[in-house]
Amino acid sequence: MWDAIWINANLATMTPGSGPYGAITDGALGLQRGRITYVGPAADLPSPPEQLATSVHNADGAWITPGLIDPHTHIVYGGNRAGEFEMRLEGATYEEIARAGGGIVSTVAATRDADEFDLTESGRVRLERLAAEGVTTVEIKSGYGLDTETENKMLRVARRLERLLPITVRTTFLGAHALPPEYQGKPDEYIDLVCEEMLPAANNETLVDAVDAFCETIGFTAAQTERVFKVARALDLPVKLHAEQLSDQQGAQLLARFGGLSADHLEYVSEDGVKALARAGSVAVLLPGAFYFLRETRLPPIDLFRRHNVPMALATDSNPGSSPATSLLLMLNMACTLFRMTPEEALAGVTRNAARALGMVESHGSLEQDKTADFVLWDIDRPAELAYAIGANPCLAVIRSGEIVRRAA
Ligand code: DI6
Ligand code: FE
Repeated sequence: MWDAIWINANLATMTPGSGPYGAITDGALGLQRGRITYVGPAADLPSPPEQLATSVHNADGAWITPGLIDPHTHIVYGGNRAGEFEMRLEGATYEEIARAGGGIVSTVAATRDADEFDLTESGRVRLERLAAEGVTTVEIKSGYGLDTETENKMLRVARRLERLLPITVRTTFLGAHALPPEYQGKPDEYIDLVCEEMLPAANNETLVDAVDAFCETIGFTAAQTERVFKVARALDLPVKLHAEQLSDQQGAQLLARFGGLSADHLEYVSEDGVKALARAGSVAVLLPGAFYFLRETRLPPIDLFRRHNVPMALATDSNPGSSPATSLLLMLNMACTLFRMTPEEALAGVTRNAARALGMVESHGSLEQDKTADFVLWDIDRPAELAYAIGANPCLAVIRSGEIVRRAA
C-alpha cells in the first residue's frame, strides 16, 4: 500500500518534453515514504484509490505543481535600507551609494551587530512569506558578515531556519560579496582571508553547500573571483556567480570554466558568455526584482538563452539593497511583464530549472516518479494564472516530503 494518493487533481508536472507544463488533467499522485510513487492520469491507476493507499485525498479539481524553489536569496540580514531607497529617489545611484560606504557595507554593520536570535527571527518572518506562497526549497547566502565569525553566524542561522520551517535550505558562502571597511584599498589581502581562513572555516563546520562571489566593478575582479573558485573546487564545493549585473566582466565565461551551477543576474552578458554557459550546462538565474528595484534598463538576453538552450531560472534575490522582495509569485509576473518570458518559462524557472541551479534536479523540481513529494495545490483554472495575477496568493495547501505542512485558512 502507498501512504497516500491525491485524486481529482490537474497536474502541472513540469516534466520536460511532455507538452505545455507537462500537464495531466484529471490526474492522480501517489506517495510513499516521502516520494512520488505514481504520477499520471487517474484513469490509468491499477486499482481503485482506496485499495492503493492508506489515505485518499480529494484535490477537488485543484492544480498541483511541484513545490516552488527560490534559488537565490540573501534573506538573512540585519536592519534594512529604506533610507538608501529614499536617497536613490533623490537621484543617487546604487553604485554611488556603494562607493560612498553605504550599500552592502551598511547591511554588514547591522548584521555584525545583530545576535543569532534576532537574525533568526527577522529571517524567519521573511522566509515564512515565501513559504506561504508554496516555496518548499530556498537557497540562502552569507555575505553580510565579511569576517569569519559573522559569515558563520549567518550560515548557522540559515541552517536553523531549515529546522524551524517546513522548507529545505541550501546554503551558499558569499564571503566575496563586498570589501569590508577594515580592508579598504586592500582587496587582494581580503581575498587571502576569504581563501585561507573564512571559506575553510565555514566548510569545516559543514555550513556550506555552494560558493558564490560578486564579480563586478563594485565587487571583485575576475582574477580575484577565480582564486575563490579554486579553493571552492579544492574543497569539492560547487560554484555559482553574481555575473554581469551592472557591467560585463566576463563572469559567465569564468563560471563556465569551473563547471558552475549557475550565473545569476546577467543583464550585461554577451553572446560569448551565453555560449559558455550553454557548453558548461550552467543555469541562467534571472532576478527581475533587482532589475525592477534598481530601475535597470538593460534586459537580460532572453532570446540568446532560448537560442542556445541555456535553462532559465527565476529567484527573488531577497535582500535589503536591490530586491527587498518576499514574493516568488511576483517574480513570475515580473519575468513575464518585464522580460517577456512566457508563463510556462516562468514556472519552469521556479521549479525544474531552479532545482538544476541548486544541483538538486535529480530529486526536486518536477512531479516525476521517485522524486521527493514536495508539491503545492492551487486554486486556479490554468497554470498561467500563477504568473498573471499581481498580489494574489491562490495557494491552497503545501505538501513537503509527503506531509501536509500548510493548508489555506
Ligand atoms: N547583487 C545584488 O543584487 C545583491 N548582491 C549582489 O551582489 C544586493 C546586495 C545588497 O545591495 O545588499
Ligand atoms: Fe544576489
